[in-house]
Amino acid sequence: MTSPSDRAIAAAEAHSAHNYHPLPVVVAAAEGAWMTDVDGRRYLDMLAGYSALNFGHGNPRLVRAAEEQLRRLTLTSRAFHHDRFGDFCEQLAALCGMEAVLPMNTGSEAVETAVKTARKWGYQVKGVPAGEARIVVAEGNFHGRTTTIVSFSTDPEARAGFDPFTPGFVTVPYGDLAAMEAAVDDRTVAVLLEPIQGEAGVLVPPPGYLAGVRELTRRRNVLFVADEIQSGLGRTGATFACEQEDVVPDVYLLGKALGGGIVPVSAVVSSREVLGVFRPGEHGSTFGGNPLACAVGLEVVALLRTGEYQERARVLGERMHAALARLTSAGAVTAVRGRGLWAGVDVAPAAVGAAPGTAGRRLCELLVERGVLAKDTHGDTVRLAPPLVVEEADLDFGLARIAEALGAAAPGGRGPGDGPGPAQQPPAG
Ligand code: IF1
Repeated sequence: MTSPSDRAIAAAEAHSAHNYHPLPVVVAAAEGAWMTDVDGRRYLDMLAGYSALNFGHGNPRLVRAAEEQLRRLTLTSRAFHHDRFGDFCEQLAALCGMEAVLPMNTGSEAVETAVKTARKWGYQVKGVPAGEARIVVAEGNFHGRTTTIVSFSTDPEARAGFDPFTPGFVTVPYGDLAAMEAAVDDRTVAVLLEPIQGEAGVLVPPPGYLAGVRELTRRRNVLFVADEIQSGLGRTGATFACEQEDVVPDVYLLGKALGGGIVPVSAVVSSREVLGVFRPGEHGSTFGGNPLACAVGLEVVALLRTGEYQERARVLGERMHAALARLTSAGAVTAVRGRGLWAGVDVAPAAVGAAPGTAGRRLCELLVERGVLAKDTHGDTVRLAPPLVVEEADLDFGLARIAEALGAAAPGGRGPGDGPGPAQQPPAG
């Protein structure tokens, strides 16, 4: 007799493309920072849908906003106006300190829209000769998986077999301002950067880098496009990661948590001058800015307006990073990076009995047995990004399980953060 989870995994194996290698967990329900599998086992979620679930699973305010809209109006296409669209664009633009919004659905669509926007702005406003626009990107970037976006990826795995690629992109080392200065020329229309590189392992750039890019792009009349799809909307302890250096880009790219973990919602947010380059019929999307997306997006903006989630990410993030630093001193972890409730943890392969380059996955497998779900990024690195609603005691539970799985308890302590003892089962729901 096969279990419900075995049956679910077998069906997925038999009937879907194998473009992922999921951990052997079949989630059936979730609330807050906790997920429950088909067999009733509970797991602390320390991935949060790659930061799409900043406000937790089943956030009551977001579910209520979605339910009310579901019953009233879900889709009109942009052939007609609808009564949530203007409010959503106005409120989101205000949150960003910008003037205008172009709503899409996925993060990749927002990035693709930004590429088209920057090129058109370059030709129409900056005066770059037709067809010569260049966009500067960083090594180690992750901006999505479309053919144009992987054209400027530096990850061979993301590119192999998908050529021919889209031209017009220049790559520079992340964090290297001199290289960026040298790369920008009269054809450059934009610099596209993650303020903190997520997939690369939660890489925080050197102090002054973002401010330097801001000064350079302003001086050279180049659009600074900040991809805040993963770093934004509270994750780093601020509304936007760019705030870490008091930088305001020309364009924000938003996604993931903008849809509250309920519907795909993304957006390009900028000035009227920049988004004014589009005329009717030049760009669009069937679902972009649909009523359900706008209803959820409006509630997300309302949640962020109080600063409560940003404060939680800041305070609990300090607790998380302090606990992870203790693991570093214990030798089980070789490096920790990040900001707020977001960390990239480089695992010592010996600490998990793994071959070099596989310690991230191995730690995640050990954590499944301990009631914690996380995801490796590359090789020996695990990304930690719990929902910002995580309770302190639950965060301590997750950090203690990580310490246990790494076979390292903090010297003299019960585990990082002096959280609950080595209970194998999570606290009662
Ligand atoms: C997968 C990675 C994270 C993003 C940034 C744009 C996008 C993403 C900074 C595109 C999406 C997702 C994609 C998802 C896993 C996840 C991911 F591992 F792929 F790289 F978070 F780091 N800009 N990131 O992080 O947004 O089109 O996906 O909505 O492809 O497996 P999307």
